[in-house]
Amino acid sequence: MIKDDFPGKKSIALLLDPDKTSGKDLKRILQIASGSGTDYILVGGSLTFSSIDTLIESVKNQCRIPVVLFPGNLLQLSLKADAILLLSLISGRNPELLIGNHVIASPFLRDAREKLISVGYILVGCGKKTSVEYISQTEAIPSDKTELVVATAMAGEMLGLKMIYLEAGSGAFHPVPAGIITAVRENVSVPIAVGGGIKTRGEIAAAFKAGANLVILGNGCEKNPGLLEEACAERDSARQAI
Ligand code: 1GP
Repeated sequence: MIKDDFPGKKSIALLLDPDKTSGKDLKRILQIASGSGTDYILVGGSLTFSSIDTLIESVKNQCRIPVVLFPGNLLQLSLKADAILLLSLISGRNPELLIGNHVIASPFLRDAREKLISVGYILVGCGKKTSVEYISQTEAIPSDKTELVVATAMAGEMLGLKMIYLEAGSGAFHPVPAGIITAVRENVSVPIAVGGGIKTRGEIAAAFKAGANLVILGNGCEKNPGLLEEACAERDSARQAI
């Protein structure tokens, strides 16, 4: 059960958006992911036109990397994934994303309880308004308000959430600053995932060094699939450094 050790050690996840990945492109990126030792495939997006189920099935047919559902909304719920991130958008004050959707989803998810990983999802404003802010109708925490991010993460951990996800938003101008990751790492003990706007090997190294357990890559790998190999090399160095 991947939930038991997700993400137990420094790990890399490739985020696939069903609208952007299919056919030959999917085959190619999955070959690179398998070859480089990518730990997880995340599937999801703020708004998707294509089927999540179809993408999960294609990924599972083509590789053995565990698939983790990263649902952007209730329409993206699927029981086909190996694990499901049960996200609470704790940086926002939209009640539907704090509890409302969870109530609606709970009968559907009841039989998948062993796959659920409860996550405190925190949006950090990194340069421009992102789709996730618009769709969620919430405001990101400004990136110069480290203390607000830390207090939010602490509250999430105290509420029993099992992971904190620091999100700059897909295609963010810059990733979540290393100083924020470090400050959160010093104040919570649950694993920290970091994603959004990560495009270079240096940014991946900086996120691991600052205390990220899981680094999530999306657009950066679509544009430059070689980034995945560099990311896994950085992950290996980060594991050795521990
Ligand atoms: C996952 O939203 C991110 O947390 C993915 O962002 O597409 O910018 O890598 P990118």
